[in-house]
Amino acid sequence: MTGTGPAVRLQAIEVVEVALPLVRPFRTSFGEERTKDALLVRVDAGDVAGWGECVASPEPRYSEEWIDGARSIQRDHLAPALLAGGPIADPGEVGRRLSFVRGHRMSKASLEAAVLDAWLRASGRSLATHLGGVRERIECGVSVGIAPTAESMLEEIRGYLAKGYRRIKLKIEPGRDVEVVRLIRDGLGPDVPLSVDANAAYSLEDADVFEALDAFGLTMIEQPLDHDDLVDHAELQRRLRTPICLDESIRSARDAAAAIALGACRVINIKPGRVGGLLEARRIHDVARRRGVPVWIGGMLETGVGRAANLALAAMPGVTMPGDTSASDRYFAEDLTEPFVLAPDGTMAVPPGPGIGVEPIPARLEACTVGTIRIDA
Ligand code: NPQ
Ligand code: MG
Repeated sequence: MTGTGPAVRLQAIEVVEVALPLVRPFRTSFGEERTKDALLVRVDAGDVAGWGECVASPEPRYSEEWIDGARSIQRDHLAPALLAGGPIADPGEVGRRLSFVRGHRMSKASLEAAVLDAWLRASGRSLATHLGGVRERIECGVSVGIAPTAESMLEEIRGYLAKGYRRIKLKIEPGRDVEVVRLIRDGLGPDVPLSVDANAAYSLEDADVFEALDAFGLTMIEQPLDHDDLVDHAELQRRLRTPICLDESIRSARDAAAAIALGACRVINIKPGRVGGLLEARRIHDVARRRGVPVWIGGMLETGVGRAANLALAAMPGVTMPGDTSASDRYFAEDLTEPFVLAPDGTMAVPPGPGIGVEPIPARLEACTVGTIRIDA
């Protein structure tokens, strides 16, 4: 929000595809992942470089974006347009240069993140400071994938609670919802902050499922209904005491304002990739804050590059709930960057260094890279 820096003169953009094994499979209502595949964007600005992470996944299940499409649009449309426009004096310029392409928010977000990182490094300022961050440590929650039995989920959750995580989020799907949550709530007791995330797997005809979940003292129910349906979410919210949190449905600050006006949610999960960038993420934060709606920062199993940017967002004043900003070891035996570590009190440090404050460790990056493309100015 504050300060300026020297213009970024982009010489080249590299898109590096990486694959990292996950410590355990991650299953949601839309599918299962065993490795984390991602595109990392590196912008080369001569004296400085910057890194951003694209959270598109191998298949277009969580959103309509996917890795092969992201690589293609970055190479053929977005990177050339970004490189063609001359020096970038203000990172807001990235979104303007790329606005001629409709959608493709995850691809755009990673380019903007990389330019922001380079631009902030050039003036020695941190992303958290630039975004108006007000805290040095953030409270962390953890997202728990669907497992074959509630008992195995409980065992996994007890491990996370022992490490200090401050909120547990359970993935649910039709057929693995009310009874699983009942067993887990009974096992944990009433005081553990617990939420569920359906990843859009239900319709309003399943309202009885959510009315049953309403009895378990959940902190929120995340994205119960379709990704593009605000009206039905508003109808469901009227029937529930538990706050609805929207994830997939919120792609912009405009969506956030509409959802709040309709009463479609009482909480918002902010992910920079889903909304087209860190700057749009901040605008959603601002819209929600003005209307008194709490927000938290989500996660897409990011490597350290994307995780660092998420932590910077979580330092903003309106982020008042623990997010899915878990430690590196929740997902990876070895991260691409120095690992992000949870303190016993369930908090994690916001990187204080210039830009996102971390970068890939060269040998680690090389070991995880499956392909690189380069687009020159
Ligand atoms: C969510 N994340 O809040 C997402 C869903 C999600 C931490 O629960 C690859 C790409 C794997 C995207 C796994 C968490 C993913 C992914 C989960 C998105 O809905
Ligand atoms: Mg979600």
